[in-house]
Amino acid sequence: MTTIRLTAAQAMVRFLSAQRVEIEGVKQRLFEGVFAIFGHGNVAGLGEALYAARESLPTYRAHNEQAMAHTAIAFAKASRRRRMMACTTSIGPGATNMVTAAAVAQVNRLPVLLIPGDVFANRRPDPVLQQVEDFGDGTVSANDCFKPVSRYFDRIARPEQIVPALNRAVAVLTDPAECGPVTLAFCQDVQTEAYDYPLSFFDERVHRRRRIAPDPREVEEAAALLKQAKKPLVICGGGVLYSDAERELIDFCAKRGVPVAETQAGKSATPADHPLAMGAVGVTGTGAANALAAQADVILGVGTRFADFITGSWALFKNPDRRLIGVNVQPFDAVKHRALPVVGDARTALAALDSALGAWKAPRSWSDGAAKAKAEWEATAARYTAPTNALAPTDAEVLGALMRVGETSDVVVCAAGGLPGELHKLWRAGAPLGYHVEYGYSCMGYEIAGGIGVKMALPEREVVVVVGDGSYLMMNSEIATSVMLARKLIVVVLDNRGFGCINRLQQATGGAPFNNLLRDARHETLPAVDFVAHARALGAEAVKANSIAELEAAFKQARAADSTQVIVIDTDPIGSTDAGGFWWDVAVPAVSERKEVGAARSAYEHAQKLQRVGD
Ligand SMILES: Cc1ncc(C[n+]2csc(CCOP(=O)(O)OP(=O)(O)O)c2C)c(N)n1
Ligand SMILES: [Mg+2]
Repeated sequence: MTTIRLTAAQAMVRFLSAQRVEIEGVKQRLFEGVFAIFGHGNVAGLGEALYAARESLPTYRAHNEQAMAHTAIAFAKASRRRRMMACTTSIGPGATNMVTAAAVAQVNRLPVLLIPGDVFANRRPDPVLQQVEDFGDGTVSANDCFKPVSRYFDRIARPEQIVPALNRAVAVLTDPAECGPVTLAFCQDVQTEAYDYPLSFFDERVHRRRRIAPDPREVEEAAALLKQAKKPLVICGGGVLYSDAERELIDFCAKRGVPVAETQAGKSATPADHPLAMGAVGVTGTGAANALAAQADVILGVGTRFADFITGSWALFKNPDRRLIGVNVQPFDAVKHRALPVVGDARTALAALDSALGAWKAPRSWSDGAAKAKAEWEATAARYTAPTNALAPTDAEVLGALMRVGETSDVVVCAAGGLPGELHKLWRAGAPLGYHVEYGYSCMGYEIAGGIGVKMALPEREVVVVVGDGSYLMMNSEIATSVMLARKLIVVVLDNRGFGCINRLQQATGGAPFNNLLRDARHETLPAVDFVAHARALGAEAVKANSIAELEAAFKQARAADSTQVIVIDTDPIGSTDAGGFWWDVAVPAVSERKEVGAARSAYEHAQKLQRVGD
């Protein structure tokens, strides 16, 4: 066996550089690069190795570990999970800063390789700076926080351990069913230790998408169920995009006359102007999709996790005889709520279902009714997005302006606040991947950092980040990174002076307006944050738009610019799109001094009766 003597860090970097992916016949690096924020836990070991490899595996610097991991995660999502990035941090706070992002990747089933530094394996300097000390367990380190939010976790305490660990890591990252974050906690002394690695470990390895074919019996059963359906509805999840199956899905629906609705992760997979594309479904769904979901007798979920926002906390699908089919590459998702599983890749499973269905079509009246409902919803949506002269426009009016001036190749990016709901209902994505809303973890702070990752994956497309004032204030530092890396973003900040959507939710559950909008929070003076000046200070060009007309003009100008642009607009914290939508299970107190809470609790208890417990 030929070997080469390298430090464990050098060997890890060399292995990562050797991974390739083949996409449509073209070989590319599997890992676009490594985001790194150094500290004593990784600067000497991994830092030295990354420097030496900087031409074959670029290192990028960010300002916040959580943010840089968001960027990496967004890159993977916008790459349909086929390409990815790694992130390395120091030990302690650098590492735990990244835990929230690990959860984003875990919930959204997105690949990212996290390499936090870890305490000394040899224990000699214990406790090293930033070491968490457990009185009863010497093996505990801060990185144990990653365990519940990693699909695979390992601690590298000997240099040769990276051989099986990296092999397993890449297997998880590239497997469509297991896909999620991998954490390799890398003890800082071990990073620097030498070992004679087998040269073959660094051979170029080409990864290809694994398309898992479904079991023929599962396909037969699902087809038999569909053939009896009078009111079928497809729910298109993110798995459709990760499988490159959007063409097959809409062809399947068109051929069979089956209406299709989208989840947050699946949105943009179906063409917004197709008569059978009902748009969003669930809590933030369109009136058209939700009306069909209430009546449907067979719900065919394709690549969806059936999260509460989609199922209306399992109260949306009201037909007493309705059955669920779960087409999913991950069995965990395929059997949710006792669905009939079809475990397999979305594209392959749709093709198999199609051939098993023969000439079956949904009844004409159902398909025609769907198309009519869609047209009616479009008229409703147009009313919400139309411009007004209101001093503080609604989020919907802002989105209307961005759609009027936008182009079909635009990618809108968002994650938390009132905007994801408005976007899900109202945004018309021009092309697949044109809608990038992280709503699995709905993590405030993902927006701007995520936008950079989208731009890295789709450099030819205009990336439009829409973000509330609350999320902007929580994490904005990566505006400076976008400027530094020349990854242009157009960031539209909707300033409604606080946590608008939670304020609305608070009142919907009977609560008094309290601690959400700035004016309702304890204060000596009301903050008047100058977002324009702030964004400029980070290196962006920034303007304030004082009306919808000014917003349209500013957006046009921003599109013509080469560098990151920030547009700030004051918005109304109260108004939202009340049409469409569905109930969401948010628990209401059973005892309260407020009569509004009592009333909300009664309504809540009534609504709970409509929830279906696994039938
Ligand atoms: C990191 C994180 N903390 C808290 C929440 C809960 N939360 C969801 S939306 C929201 C307020 C968002 O405020 P803003 O960005 O201004 O949007 P708005 O609600 O005003 O539209 C909060 C606190 C969250 N989703 N993520
Ligand atoms: Mg706000």
